[in-house]
Amino acid sequence: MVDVAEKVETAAPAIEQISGGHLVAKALKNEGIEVIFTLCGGHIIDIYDGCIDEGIKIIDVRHEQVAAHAADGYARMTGRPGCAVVTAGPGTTDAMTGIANAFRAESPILVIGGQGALSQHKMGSLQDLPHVDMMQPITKFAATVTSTERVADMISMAFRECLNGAPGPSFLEIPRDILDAKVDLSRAVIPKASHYRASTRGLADPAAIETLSDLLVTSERPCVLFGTQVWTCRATEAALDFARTLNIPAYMNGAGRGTFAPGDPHHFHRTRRLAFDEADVIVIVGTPFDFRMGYGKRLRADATVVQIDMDYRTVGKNRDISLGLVGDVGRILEAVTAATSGRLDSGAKKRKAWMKELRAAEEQAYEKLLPDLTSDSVPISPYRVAYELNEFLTEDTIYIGDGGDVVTISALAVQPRSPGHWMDPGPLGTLGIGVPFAMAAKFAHPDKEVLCYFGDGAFTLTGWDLETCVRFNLPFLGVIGNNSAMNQIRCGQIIKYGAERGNVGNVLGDVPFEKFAEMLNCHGEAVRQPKDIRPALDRAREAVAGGTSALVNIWVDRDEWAPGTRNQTMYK
Ligand SMILES: Cc1ncc(C[n+]2csc(CCOP(=O)(O)OP(=O)(O)O)c2C)c(N)n1
Ligand SMILES: [Mg+2]
Repeated sequence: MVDVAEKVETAAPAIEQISGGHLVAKALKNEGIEVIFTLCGGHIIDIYDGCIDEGIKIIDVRHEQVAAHAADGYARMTGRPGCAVVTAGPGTTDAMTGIANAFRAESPILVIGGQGALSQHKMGSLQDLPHVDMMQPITKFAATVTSTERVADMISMAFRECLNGAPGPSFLEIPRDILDAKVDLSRAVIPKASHYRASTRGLADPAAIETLSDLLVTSERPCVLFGTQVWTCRATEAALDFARTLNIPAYMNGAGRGTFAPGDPHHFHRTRRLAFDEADVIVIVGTPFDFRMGYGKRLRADATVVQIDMDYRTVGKNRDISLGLVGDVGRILEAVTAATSGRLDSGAKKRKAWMKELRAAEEQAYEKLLPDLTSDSVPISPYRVAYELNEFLTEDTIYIGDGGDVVTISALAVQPRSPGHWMDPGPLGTLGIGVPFAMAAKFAHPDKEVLCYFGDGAFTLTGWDLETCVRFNLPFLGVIGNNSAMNQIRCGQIIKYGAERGNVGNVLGDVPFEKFAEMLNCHGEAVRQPKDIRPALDRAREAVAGGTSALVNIWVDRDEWAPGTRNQTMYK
């Protein structure tokens, strides 16, 4: 007879096992991921089970495009990578638009897609598609995980790629048998939190820093453009210090908007063309020479052009430059400011006249625009809506633009009051980012007000996820500039084909969006008179503060367009 104590001693020690889905959750937790945006599917449920154990929140949306955009929005708002988990086949293809948007916008997201079992590879399993091949051109890294032991290891690899240099998306597909299988915990490769990647925030060539500071101290009419990477690098302080110390007029685009508060002596907005025409030194920080910059062709021909960017591939692309610096834009700006501060004369004083000239032109441009912005016409002018929205913003309002022409017009007037409080899709120009960005912004910053201005066309692409915002208590204030049309496109068609053929394929129905809001237990109202805009916005603000999302449906004039739309500059 063997007694009980003896039995315990001789039994083999229990071997702890772990499944692929739980390894996913462990790896996400190691990277500091606190939430996944997802739409379920049988291929991916083990990841949810792992997330429950790791305390990772699961926000389940109604379209995978929303999941990917929300991950993108979360990354922009927090400075940490966002994560979306989608099922195989159509779940993954639905997410592609969001991944592509993050790719063009340099936003670090990890998208995990399900896949049929490896044991059924190419046999025609349910929802099987060549995801990795499809993702390759729109990600920094796309791969299949082929062993359960290496699930967490591959995730650390994907994050390393997301966050190297200019950030961007990674995609991993995990076949169902790999995800569901259990392996001995001791055999699983689980890189330790904060021990599997290094900072790649480089400081550029020290010689180039010296050259730039030489250029700036002798310049009489410099200007600087702060683009999205100023926010990506959280370089607000460095940018402010650079422009103020050297006395350089600053323009902003993309997520760089809000770096300087409106009213700051170095904040310029309406005179960029003049500055680019007349400056002797033009410093472009963290934004590519793409269509938004006329591919770099609209800069004074004999100006000294300096480009600072996180991505070597962006520097010198589309036009020759005088000097390029690659690295973390904040650290580079800090170094340049420091390099000039030891000098007897930083040149700041001699630029007073230049600053004054631009300021006068800035005020003149605003005066010219003011009658449009304050128009009392009915139907309401989209310019008036833009003006009212700008007046309505507070320091704590995160402003999101999702639409065509009404949003383009809003950019003429709306100036975010704080850094990181402006969100637009970025250079992919994707309609439908609004609701997912609002969802993510509210999740990341529950104490802030989130306001999204939609075109009626854009809202309907992802608008059903207002319900997700309700379900997860993420209230935001939506304003719809409703012209019952895809008006930005309609404009170009009318110019090209005349009124009769121009109103084809772009005219929508008159949708009472306020009723859609009410159906989802949100606050909804319609506005038809200019004087009613502000009171409606105030009531919506109150509803949102009380925890209820709101939609203000403003009927706007369909025959009013932004100057850039009339001139079709986005295609030039
Ligand atoms: C996903 C996607 N589809 C199509 C387009 C092309 N597009 C650009 S602006 C626009 C019209 C948008 O209409 P709406 O949101 O109502 O704004 P409006 O121009 O009417 O003010 C379209 C269809 C796009 N940018 N993104
Ligand atoms: Mg419209």
